[in-house]
Amino acid sequence: MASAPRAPLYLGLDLSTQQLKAVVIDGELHVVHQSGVQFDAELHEFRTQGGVHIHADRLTVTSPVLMWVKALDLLLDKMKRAGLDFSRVRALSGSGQQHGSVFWRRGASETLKHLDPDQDLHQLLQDSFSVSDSPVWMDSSSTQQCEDLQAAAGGALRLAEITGSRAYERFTGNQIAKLHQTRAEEFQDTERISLVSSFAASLFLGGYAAIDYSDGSGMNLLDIRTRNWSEICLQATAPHLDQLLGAPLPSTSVLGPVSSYFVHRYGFSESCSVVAFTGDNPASLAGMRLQPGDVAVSLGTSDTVFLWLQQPRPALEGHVFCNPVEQQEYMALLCFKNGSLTRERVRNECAGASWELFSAALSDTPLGNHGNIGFYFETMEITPPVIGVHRFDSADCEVSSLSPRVEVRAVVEGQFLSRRLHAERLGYSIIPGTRVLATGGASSNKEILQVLSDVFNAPVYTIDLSDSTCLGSAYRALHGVRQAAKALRAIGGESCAEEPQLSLKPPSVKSRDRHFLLKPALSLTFTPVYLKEDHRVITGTLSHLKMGCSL
Ligand code: 5FX
Repeated sequence: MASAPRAPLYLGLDLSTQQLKAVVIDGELHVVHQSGVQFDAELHEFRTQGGVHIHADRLTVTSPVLMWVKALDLLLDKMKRAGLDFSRVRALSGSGQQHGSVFWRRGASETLKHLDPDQDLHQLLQDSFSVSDSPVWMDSSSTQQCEDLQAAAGGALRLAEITGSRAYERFTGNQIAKLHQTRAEEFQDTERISLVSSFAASLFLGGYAAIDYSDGSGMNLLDIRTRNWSEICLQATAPHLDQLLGAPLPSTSVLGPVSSYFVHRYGFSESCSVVAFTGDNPASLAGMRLQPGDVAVSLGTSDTVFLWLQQPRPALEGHVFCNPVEQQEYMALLCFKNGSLTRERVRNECAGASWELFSAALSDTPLGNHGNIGFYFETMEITPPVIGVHRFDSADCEVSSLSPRVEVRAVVEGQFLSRRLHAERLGYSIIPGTRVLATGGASSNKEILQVLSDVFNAPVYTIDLSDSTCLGSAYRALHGVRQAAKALRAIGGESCAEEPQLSLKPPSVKSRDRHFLLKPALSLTFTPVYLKEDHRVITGTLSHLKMGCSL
């Protein structure tokens, strides 16, 4: 049903790697408007490919910050031309690609306060950045700074315990340290450092927006338990960093009203609230309306797992972030590089390149695969960082091949066991009511989903997540202004938003029997985690797995 002509609207934005998108919803979560600007195609003067510049060293990856500003000019103009009545927008929020950083030049804060509504933002802000090319999440040029930070914090695991992740090159603190060491002049000329998310919020606020706890967790700088900057990490990164970053705030904070620039230029209401912007992955968790105990598994080229965590146990693999919806809770993100491409390779070799035959092999083989299992890390895996293909038979002996049907089940069971294993390592537990939300290409294959349901012993729901980040930002805008009364989940429960579809339930195998069936596989997958020293997990190979598998 269409909303009343003057009913309030909520605007969500997503400043991602390749585009800037907007979704507008009404109070019942109906989408009433969508727009977008593609950087490569619509802002070709910046000569990006996929929204970025890859530098000659192949490690440094940046995006022009003025391209993002100009994209906002274009997007709002498009929305105005499409007839969106900005005066109805009660609140707005947004998300940005995680980890990217924006360096504001001295004096930029004054410029932001006095924006002339007769001019474009990109003209007004052309001299406002001390670094014109912002490092983005694809950058991996700060290895030295990662090593230094881990040494200062007392090791990789200690750093993970403080900040939710061991040191990663793309994480913002390490990028800041590199800039401080290699471009001292630009660093000196910087008055404030924003994440991509808080940078976009600053444009709307007409002043510097706080970094929110959830996106702040992707910096290797925030103590995820005290929710304040970690002194030890700040000290190891750059001088006076607390002043350059400003105090972090809860992700649900209302930061203030929209700046008068937007009131005069686009007709926003003076009372339109800007709710803290956050990272794209936290926003996506909000867009999926994940609940405690839920796990979302995106089955794409690489597989990604999102978790809602109550008691996090940060580890050497995966990332724990503060939860963007419930301030006291957490979320986790795990990336697995060997996803669909590996399943496809096994399909080609063992099922005549046919998904039908692949599915038939899964239907014809039992849960637990009679103790046969495989680990297929064909390219260097992220979680854990190992490479190689290893197959084990029912006696836990490494073998060079398995029969085609057994191999099909071995790859799918091995992958999902590893997803569950690494989720549990970070503190995830399956609870009554747990739902597995599956998305991505392979989520249309019922037999693959059945294995997922068996391994997690929980019903699997399918969900289209293509817009979850932008939609999540719009939900967060609404949540931000209604939070005193209701949590986002409750808002979702009463809304017309599309619900995930129940696809499969686990068959009625008793928990005890399921454990028995999966035990051989579990003993193999759990071994490196529980029996090996952390550094051996990081550098280990699957031969380590085998060493402890008789336990
Ligand atoms: C997460 O840690 C990532 O680096 C990516 O998912 C970026 O957020 C993509 F924008």
